[in-house]
Amino acid sequence: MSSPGMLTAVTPPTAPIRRIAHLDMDAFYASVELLRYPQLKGLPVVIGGGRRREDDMLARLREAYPEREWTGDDLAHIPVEFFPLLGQYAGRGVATTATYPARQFGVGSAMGLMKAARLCPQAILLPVDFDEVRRISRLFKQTIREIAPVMEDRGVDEVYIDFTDVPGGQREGGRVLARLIQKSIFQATGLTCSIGVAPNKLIAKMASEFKKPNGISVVYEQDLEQLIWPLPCRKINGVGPKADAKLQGHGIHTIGELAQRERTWLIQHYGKSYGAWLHEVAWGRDERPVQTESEPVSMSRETTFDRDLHAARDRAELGAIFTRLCEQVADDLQRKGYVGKTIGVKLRYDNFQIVTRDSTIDHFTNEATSIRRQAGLCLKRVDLTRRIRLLGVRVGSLARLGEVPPEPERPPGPAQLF
Ligand code: TTP
Ligand code: MG
Ligand code: MG
Repeated sequence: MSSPGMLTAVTPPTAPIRRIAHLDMDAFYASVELLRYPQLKGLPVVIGGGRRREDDMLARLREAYPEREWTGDDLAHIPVEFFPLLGQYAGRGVATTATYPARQFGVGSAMGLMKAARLCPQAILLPVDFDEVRRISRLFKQTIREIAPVMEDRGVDEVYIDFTDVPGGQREGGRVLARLIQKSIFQATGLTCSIGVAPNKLIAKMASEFKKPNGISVVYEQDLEQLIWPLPCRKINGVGPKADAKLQGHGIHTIGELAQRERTWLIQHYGKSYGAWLHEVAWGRDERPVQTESEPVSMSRETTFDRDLHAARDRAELGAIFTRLCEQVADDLQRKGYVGKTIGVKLRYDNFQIVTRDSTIDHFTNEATSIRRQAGLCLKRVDLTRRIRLLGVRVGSLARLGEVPPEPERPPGPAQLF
């Protein structure tokens, strides 16, 4: 029999409950630029309009003040007035992201820069530095793994983490561990992130958005009705614009409304597997494990042209772009240590219609020339009489280099003997 004193002294051991976190960096590409230009903190900054070469701002400084020698140490002291403004932009680029001050003007990811310029002409426009983005991406993930090893890489700026058995992962529903991770990432990179901790990936992914930027949200199973059901269905990772439009057509706008539909009705209208899945997610159920090794399925590169191009009239230009895309994909594959055997192309015509073609070859490759040859054959299978707005090259059916048998050497047959 326990005395009242014992109750306060000893906490009975409880089995850990499943706690899954989703972590997403705040305004990632833009935040990476602010590390280099801290004088822009707090200002509207939009990222887009191309890739950085060396340092564009240094080049501008050297041009304006050739009498002085400018180095990388000067970047943090470049006056704010010196930065290019979004209002001066003309072209077809899109915003890849924007700082939170810029978002207050309605600017966001995937918005045309011309439109963004109308909303917030005073924003500073900067290109993305992919090398730096990748470096910081590796750094923040490494920081997490050192604290919580069961981490699933979900792209450049986000991961899932299994908190269940990590010290601190159960305290305050995971908030204690989330705080430690936020602090460690800030120390390692100077950047902030937002974390949702929940019973599973599905809810964690939604929760990481609740308190952006630099926030932590803790959601328990019993919060489903209050925190999840009021959200629009589009917030479910896996409900895209098409599915959402169809749900809207059925008068289903929120996750709560989705949950009220019979499972059989959902299966009738959305198919056996998607319908059943919709029912499960509306009730907050998701058993997917956090997978530590997530292998890429494919790698691709694409580019939107400054003006629409025509296969015959712009042959040279198009050919050069095409070759460059193949070289970039080959470079990505080689750098990351992959080979692939399905090679494909993607085109968007001037009316925004997208077509893709691919073919699978009998051996794995990561060579630009063989990718170029196969992609060229795919290109022959699409309509090239129309104007093209975007071109892309993809290599799929990937395997890790070294995990596939080397290409067999063909024994010299009779034909080669003579
Ligand atoms: P997100 O995590 O979607 O956005 P974000 O980190 O910029 O902002 P948030 O604070 O809301 O998380 O995407 C991560 C990066 O991926 C983003 O900084 C830029 C890039 N990106 C694109 O290039 N194109 C896109 O359409 C989106 C959505 C993101
Ligand atoms: Mg982000
Ligand atoms: Mg993200």
